Amino acid sequence: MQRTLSIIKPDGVKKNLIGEVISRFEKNGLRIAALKKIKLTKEQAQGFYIVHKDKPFYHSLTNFMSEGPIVVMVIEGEDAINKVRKIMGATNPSMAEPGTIRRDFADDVERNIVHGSDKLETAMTEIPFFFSEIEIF
Ligand code: DAT
Ligand code: MG
Repeated sequence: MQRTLSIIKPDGVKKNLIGEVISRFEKNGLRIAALKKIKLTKEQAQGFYIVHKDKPFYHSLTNFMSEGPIVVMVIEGEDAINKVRKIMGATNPSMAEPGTIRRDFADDVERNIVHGSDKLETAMTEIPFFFSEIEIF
């Protein structure tokens, strides 16, 4: 059993895709262990994406991530990290497999609807960024 952090980004929330994204996770045998709707400040978005601080897209990405509410979730299940990444599809929606969330709904490489932790160490820092242990079931 594994836990991962997923985010429905501001574009996903605006496009009314909260139910669609959750449904795709649940239909693939994953469980929602924690969930909340919040809005990040620019500083909080910068903190979450600190690993990308030297990338040319950091400023634009963190503006986007703080432009509107997001839904943050802890997803639980067998091989949850890889499963969520597979259901999301490649970062760039034009490279994502048909039937993935990003291929089906994303506008471009930045506004790509969902986030999912990329590996175990990342999940273990991203989950406590948003949730305390007593909020996860
Ligand atoms: P992922 O979200 O698939 O883990 P990542 O960690 O490499 O991708 O990048 C984090 C986010 O940054 C990504 O979801 C969208 C944005 N991003 C990545 N590469 C980008 C690029 N070349 N131009 C603009 N935004 C980019
Ligand atoms: Mg990533």
